[in-house]
Amino acid sequence: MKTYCISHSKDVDGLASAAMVQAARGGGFALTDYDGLMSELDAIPDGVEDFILCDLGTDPTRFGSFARKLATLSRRISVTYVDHHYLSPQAKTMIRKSGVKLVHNSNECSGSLTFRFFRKELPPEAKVLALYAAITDYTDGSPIAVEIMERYDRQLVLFEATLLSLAVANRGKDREFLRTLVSELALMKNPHAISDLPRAALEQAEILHGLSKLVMKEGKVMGKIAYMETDQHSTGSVAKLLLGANDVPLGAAFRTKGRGGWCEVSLRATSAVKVHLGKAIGEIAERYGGNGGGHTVAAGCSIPKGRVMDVLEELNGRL
Ligand SMILES: [Mn+2]
Repeated sequence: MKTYCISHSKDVDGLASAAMVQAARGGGFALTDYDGLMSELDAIPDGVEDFILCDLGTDPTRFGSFARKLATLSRRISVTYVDHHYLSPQAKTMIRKSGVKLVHNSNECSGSLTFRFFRKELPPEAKVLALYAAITDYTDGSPIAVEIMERYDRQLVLFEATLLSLAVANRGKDREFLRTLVSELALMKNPHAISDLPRAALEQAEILHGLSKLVMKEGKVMGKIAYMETDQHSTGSVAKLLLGANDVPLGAAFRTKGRGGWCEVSLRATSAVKVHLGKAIGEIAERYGGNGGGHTVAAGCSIPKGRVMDVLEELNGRL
């Protein structure tokens, strides 16, 4: 059966999920982000019989067309959707009714769910890939991750996961690097032994130390939000650094995207924030002509550049 996987290109969770599908079933794969998801779904090669989508969700504005695309596909091929982005009970029912195999749990990362789903088809050492995903997606306190971590050397796993995460932040725009990374992980290569990876991670560490000084100078505070514009690909890292540099519960970093006039905003919160960040930003971004979503304390949105401050002001009002 010819397998094809589409997974998230932007973080270790998505890449580790793709690597596990690759290790379990082989076939082809594509890496994309939220913006590219719809067009990638239209570009699934002919002849594929087994399609697996990992770690990519949509916001409510695009959910209808997303669900329809999956439903159309599942009429002719097997479709499995593994994800942990928030889905309402109605959304889950709608997906399941269309014949899609839905593997979903908001408390796990996609890597852990992918590992559990393909467990019997994977070599035993693949479980460490699930752990890298959980650590870098902040879900290593979940039942699946805790159980796996008990059988590993914690420092070694944290080291390898961190190397991966920093290297992905450093070379995230380099699709060839990401594809090679997935193929090497699928062969169960350890991250430190993948060529170019440690160098990219060290370079990123240097960049982050520089950025942590920069956010102190350039970060501004509005109410409970520290915010800053950046040219860094990894806006999530900058949002996190803003939390470290300011005594507020939410960091927001934004970057102008390739296509002019749009901004990508990353949000990171401390546990003091009690609203579900992903849900809140999804609703707000939609009203300002954009879209967004994510998890409880890590989320993001795409919005027209001129509306960034409006969106942050409204979000601040909800904190
Ligand atoms: Mn994820």
